[in-house]
Amino acid sequence: MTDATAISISDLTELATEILTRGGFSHPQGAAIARTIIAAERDNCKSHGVYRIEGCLRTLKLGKVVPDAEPVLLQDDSAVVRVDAKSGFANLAFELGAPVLAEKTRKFGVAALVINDCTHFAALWPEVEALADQGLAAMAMCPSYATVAPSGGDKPLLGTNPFAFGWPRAGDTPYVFDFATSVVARGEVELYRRAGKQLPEGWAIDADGNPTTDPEAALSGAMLPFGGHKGSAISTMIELLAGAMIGDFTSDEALDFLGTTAIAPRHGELVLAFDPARMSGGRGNPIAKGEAFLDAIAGQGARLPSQRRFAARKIAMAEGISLSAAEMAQLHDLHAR
Ligand code: NDP
Ligand code: PYC
Repeated sequence: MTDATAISISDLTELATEILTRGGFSHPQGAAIARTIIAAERDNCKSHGVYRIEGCLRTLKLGKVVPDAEPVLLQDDSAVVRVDAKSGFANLAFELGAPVLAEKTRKFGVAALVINDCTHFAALWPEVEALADQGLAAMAMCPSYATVAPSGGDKPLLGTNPFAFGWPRAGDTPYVFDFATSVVARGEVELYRRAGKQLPEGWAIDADGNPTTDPEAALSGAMLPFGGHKGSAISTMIELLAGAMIGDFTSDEALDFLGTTAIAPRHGELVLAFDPARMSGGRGNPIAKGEAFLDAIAGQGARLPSQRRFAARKIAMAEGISLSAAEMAQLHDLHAR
């Protein structure tokens, strides 16, 4: 007997939406959160998949998110579009701002979407992928809450600060990467804790600043940036651009505001988009040149980021999303509450 159940993408999205709306989210908020979570589960990105539903509901119960927030679009004739998420989750705010960002990017060649006052739990690849699918290159970044020690330090100050990039490809799925600027996402450490497994070395330090492989000690100590001082500097850039510059929380302020890392963090987000045709100024075909470059990478036998994800998506679209008995039981439990 197998432990896994296959469930279609649409059925799982509906189930997640129902859980979230029964839990108190408005339908637009719940459905946008569900779309993002189920896209992650579909692509086998477990650290931001169905286990996050419980965290969204916990954030609501603690009164740290507005469950029926109606994000507001603010724009002028500049290349910056702003969405005030009104203290709701970021997903619906992004869906509101993305079409205007794409329009402004085509007009100016480069444009920015600023999202303020949002609660954020999600992977960023859905956002850059949505823009790359429209022929635009894009970068997305946001702070988190202070859980990562800067390189050379020993106390949490930076967030796990994700950074994502998307590049449109000719007749193929886009080139997309999306990762935490810590060695791994905090969600990954949480999955190790739940599975009772030790962490690989080099991921974290304990509360006294000593290296640890114990997930509990890592969660109460500090995670480490990837690549030492390099990851630490990129993470700092994200605090500056997507925190200080856009008038929103840095990760230490987000933690002060929440008082806990047990719920989704509140902060802002910055998405930049570029129109390759306009940026090239007629100096060749950037997409064709990109294709040649990406082919050269793949030609060495290296895999491109997101290939694993797109392969998982293909299987999920054909066979449904495979969930363990424990995951299904948790969903049914949340649905019954
Ligand atoms: P990983 O360290 O697993 O890195 C993920 C990225 O690297 C993916 O694009 C992945 O592609 C690619 N990749 C992994 N292995 C390879 C390889 N061998 N060759 C080429 N590419 C590879 O992820 P993280 O733990 O750092 O982050 C996971 C998620 O957590 C991200 O989606 C991020 O947005 C999210 N996150 C969100 C936060 C928030 O505040 N909202 C905070 C921190 C993280 P593929 O998917 O195909 O494997
Ligand atoms: O996995 O690091 C993480 C994370 C923080 C906030 C949302 N995801």
